[in-house]
Amino acid sequence: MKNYAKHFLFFAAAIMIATASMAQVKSKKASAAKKQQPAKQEAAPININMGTTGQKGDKTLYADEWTVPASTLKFMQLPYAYDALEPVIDKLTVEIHYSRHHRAYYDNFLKAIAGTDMEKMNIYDIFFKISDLPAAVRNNAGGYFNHALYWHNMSQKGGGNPSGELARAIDRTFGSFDEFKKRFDDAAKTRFGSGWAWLAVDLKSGELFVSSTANQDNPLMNTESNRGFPILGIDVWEHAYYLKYQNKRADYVESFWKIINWNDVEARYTHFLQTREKFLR
Ligand code: MN3
Repeated sequence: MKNYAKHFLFFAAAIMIATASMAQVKSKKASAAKKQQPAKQEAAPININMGTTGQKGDKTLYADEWTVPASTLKFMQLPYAYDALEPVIDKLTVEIHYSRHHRAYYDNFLKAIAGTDMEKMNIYDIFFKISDLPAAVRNNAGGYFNHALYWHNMSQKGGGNPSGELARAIDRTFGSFDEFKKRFDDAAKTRFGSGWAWLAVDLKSGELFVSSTANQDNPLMNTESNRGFPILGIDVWEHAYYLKYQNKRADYVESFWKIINWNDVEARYTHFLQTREKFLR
């Protein structure tokens, strides 16, 4: 009996030690997993390196501010309050479009390039070889970039006509502002399904052109026949206008002219012409 008791005690002690050490391993694993979790991404928008036009405090997103490694790009701040574009674009549409749609493109873009060579490339170089890259990169890099441009293209103080060098270039290329407006409207209204219409600057010649692209493509992508740097873009996905305009895309496109931030478009145009060599490949 004595021996049995000894064996029992030994056995019980062994089980207790084993259980204790397993628990220790488990808790070590848990704390290691905790440490490995990346710092939670700030929900609040972070300011991208935005320049200013120096005019009326309007912000412009310049071409060369995207030339940093793609993995270091930030989710840009909306340049105004959600209700700033009322009544042309309603508050709820801007809020959902910016904080859900645009945010998702940004998050999914970073996910799509994580752990690849694209982290070190700038977004232009990604666009310039987009035909070789995964669809998730094409859709989300485009969505992230295009919306940043779109927000800056609008202002509650917008509308009217462009001035200065841009106005002269529009007249030279299209004959008149009205003719340009007609072509841009047509491009936006006739784009089948979801996509964008653009006013862009040809990368090589520096001349303006109007085009439209499908999905989240843009004129910088090497899949486009009209290649250029976009200076004005209108989002014609239904999520951009459906709450207020429902199926009436034409009404949304017509109203867009009332809020175009020409200071931004012109600043981007002249700055791009000055730095164009950087974009020639
Ligand atoms: Mn959109």
